[in-house]
Amino acid sequence: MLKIIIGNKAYSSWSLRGWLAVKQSGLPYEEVVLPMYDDAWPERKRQPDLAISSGKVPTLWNDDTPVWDSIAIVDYLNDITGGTRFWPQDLAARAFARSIAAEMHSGFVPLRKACPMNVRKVFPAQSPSAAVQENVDRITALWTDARSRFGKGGDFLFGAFGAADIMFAPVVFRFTGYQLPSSGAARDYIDAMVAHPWMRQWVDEAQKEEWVLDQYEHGLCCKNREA
Ligand SMILES: N[C@@H](CCC(=O)N[C@@H](CS)C(=O)NCC(=O)O)C(=O)O
Repeated sequence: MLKIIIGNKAYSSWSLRGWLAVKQSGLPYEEVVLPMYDDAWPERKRQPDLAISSGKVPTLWNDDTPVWDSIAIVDYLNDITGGTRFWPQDLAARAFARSIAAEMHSGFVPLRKACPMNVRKVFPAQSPSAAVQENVDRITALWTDARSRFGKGGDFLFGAFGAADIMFAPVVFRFTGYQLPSSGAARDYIDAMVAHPWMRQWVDEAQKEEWVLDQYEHGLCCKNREA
């Protein structure tokens, strides 16, 4: 039986990826949501179910097998479900999907730092810094390219919802939460993502959380801030 350990749905962008991956697996799962950074957090991170990942969420357990880091969770669930649910089957599409997922996983630091995910809020639109705008331009170009080359079979990056969408899901919430500029195919993709039932479920459940973390509540995405 799978057990996915995640942080606050309001704020934990990496957790959203792990949770969507579990949903995409179609397997039964138990979910444990932990309030990050409260007084008990340092001790909780040292417990055996989280110590393996040095206290990071998401962490997945499949009975006695631990898997951590969102992209490893995607690939593990892909492996145990027969390799058909996460990545496109066509090799060129698959290479593109893996490339943009990896680029997302290791990149876009200015955007991630300037615009922490908060799915409960829409902040006033502001002019992004040059570094954030560069990330926005690159991301929207990747989405547009994936949609036009490989997305014909559906509304998501490679048609059907899959691993690349999972990896970009928190970025989609940054576009909506910070009203970042987008148009055309990128805008349509954002609309499809926020309408996806699992994305809506995540937001609904985030709205019911009572935990508030000040550092996610102020909308930093402004040209006057360091990105
Ligand atoms: N690269 C990891 C990042 C995991 C990560 O940094 N998670 C954050 C929450 S979004 C965390 O666990 N923070 C708690 C801490 O570091 O104490 C992944 O993809 O899962």
